[in-house]
Amino acid sequence: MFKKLKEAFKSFTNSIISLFKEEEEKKETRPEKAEERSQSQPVTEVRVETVQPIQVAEQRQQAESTRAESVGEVRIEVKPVKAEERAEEKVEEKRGFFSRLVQRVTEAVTYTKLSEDKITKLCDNLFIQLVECDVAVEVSEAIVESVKAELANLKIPRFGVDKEKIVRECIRRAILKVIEDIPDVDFMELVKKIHEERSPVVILFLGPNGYGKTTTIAKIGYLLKNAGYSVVFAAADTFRAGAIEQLEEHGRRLGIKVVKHRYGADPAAVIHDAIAHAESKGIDFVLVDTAGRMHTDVNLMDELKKIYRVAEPDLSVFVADALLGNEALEVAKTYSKYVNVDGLIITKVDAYPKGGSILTFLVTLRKPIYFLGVGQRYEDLIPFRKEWFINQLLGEE
Ligand SMILES: Nc1nc2c(ncn2[C@@H]2O[C@H](COP(=O)(O)OP(=O)(O)OP(=O)(O)O)[C@@H](O)[C@H]2O)c(=O)[nH]1
Ligand SMILES: [Mg+2]
Repeated sequence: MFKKLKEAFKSFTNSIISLFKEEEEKKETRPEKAEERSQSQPVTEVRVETVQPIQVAEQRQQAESTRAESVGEVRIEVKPVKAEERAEEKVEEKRGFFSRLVQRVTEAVTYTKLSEDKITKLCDNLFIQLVECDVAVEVSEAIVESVKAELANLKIPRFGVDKEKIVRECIRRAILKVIEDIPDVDFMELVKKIHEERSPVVILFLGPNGYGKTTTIAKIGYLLKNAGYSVVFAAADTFRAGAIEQLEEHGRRLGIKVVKHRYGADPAAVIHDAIAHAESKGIDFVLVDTAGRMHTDVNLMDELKKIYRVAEPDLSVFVADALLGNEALEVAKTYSKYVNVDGLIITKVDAYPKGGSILTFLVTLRKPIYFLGVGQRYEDLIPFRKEWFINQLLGEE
């Protein structure tokens, strides 16, 4: 899953670690060079004497021809001196050696930081890779800016730490910051709570043709049945040929009743009947399958409004096709203008190595993702958690 997006973060992490190592190597070589130079080369000294007024008077007595008569005259004497000749300065030199040693030891235990321009260069690469993985431009920008800010504050101790872990933590913090206000919702916990208050719980599934609504309804029906709830399906897609039979086949396999009308019937009427059936039989959940519709089809979108009004769903779930990336995002945005969308289920993630549209949906729509669809079997539904997702992206299972 998310193979390409994982690779993008992996290569970014590796580049950051290499950069830290490079900076550390530079630090190690710098003091040695300075030391070598001081021991091998003769020192050229510049001595500067300032002649004070009192000295001027004494010198005038000693040598009348002296030219140092004026107050504040400066004498400059330049002579080469070998380091070993400076006997009285050897103690100083030793002191210098020790202070350099202390400085080097201190440096060894201090931290390494990256310069801003190097961070920017690497982050520019990350941006390109994110966009190539279907992460929308504005979402990539937000992530990259957050990563930059975290890296700018990152100091890594040179020894005794797992650098890769520290860098990964830094990237994790950066991504989490971008999505921190989007709640993680445990779907099963949520529906359990709703069910404690009222029954039947009505869940509406929305989305264009072929996004995976009917398959996802079957998967949720399977999950709810396994959790001990009773379920009925409402075949409210009375439009597409074969839609009712498709749902009936799932119902037969799962042991779930399907409430249906004929093709062309009013979908709102089907939903009304399904809810009435659930109420009369004490059934816990009504899962409503709706016809796929493009967001640009105003008539069908108006019909969806009516369906929503009649169903009064406890939860309204937009089923998004990961493969369609930014296109599905536009659709979801428009759907939200017609009806309330509580959360998302993103399908076909198993067939989608790029992985970026998941981030795009999350950051742009700011709605919880309940599940990821990862195959065509009933079990192929993974509960979504932000932390889990970021762990996956950073290669931590
Ligand atoms: N690989 C994979 N395929 C999926 C997944 N979910 C759905 N599909 C497939 O996607 C295709 C369309 O799924 P449907 O459930 O019929 O889609 P729909 O949204 O109900 O489509 P309409 O009824 O035409 O509106 C089917 O072939 C499904 O098997 C998934 O998570 N992974
Ligand atoms: Mg369908």
